[in-house]
Amino acid sequence: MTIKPLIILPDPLLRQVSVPIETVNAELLKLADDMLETMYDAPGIGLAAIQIGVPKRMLVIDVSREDEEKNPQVFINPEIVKSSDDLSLYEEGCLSIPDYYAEVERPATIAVKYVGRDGKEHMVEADGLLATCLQHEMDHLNGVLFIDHISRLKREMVIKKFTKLAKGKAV
Ligand code: GNR
Ligand code: NI
Repeated sequence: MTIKPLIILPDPLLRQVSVPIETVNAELLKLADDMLETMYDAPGIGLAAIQIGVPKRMLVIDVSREDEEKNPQVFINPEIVKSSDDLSLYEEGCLSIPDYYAEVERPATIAVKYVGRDGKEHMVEADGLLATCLQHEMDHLNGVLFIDHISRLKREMVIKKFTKLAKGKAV
């Protein structure tokens, strides 16, 4: 397994729409393992393949608490098939936007259809942190970032700050 460098805002790769995965083979599972290792190292609770520069529709998640056993989960070609009308508010962060946090409102409960690392189709109903994290990661597959769900003023300030940082300027 390998820890890969993270793609950081304003890298245009983060705006790319990732492509569906045709086959679950050894190469793809190696990518999943690299994603998990990169996520645990960061540390984070989720990671989309595009965050290490690979525009494929795969994400990994582990929302287990520190006092629990690790629970690495791999979602290939995930699709939301049902969302609740009731929303939940959560303070989100993103490994591609380091040290910036903001509250985002999303459906509280979702049903997600996906292909697992076994190559078979699965369905999961998620709520709480898993629902929030799944929606955050699935946004990445469509080139959407959590800052797209906050006010335009805040978003533009964040993008400006990270653009300056990328140019090596102090902020
Ligand atoms: O590590 C992460 N924490 C987090 C917290 C609240 C809502 C979403 C997340 S996902 C984030 C890792 C990440 O950037 N995934 O794309
Ligand atoms: Ni993210």
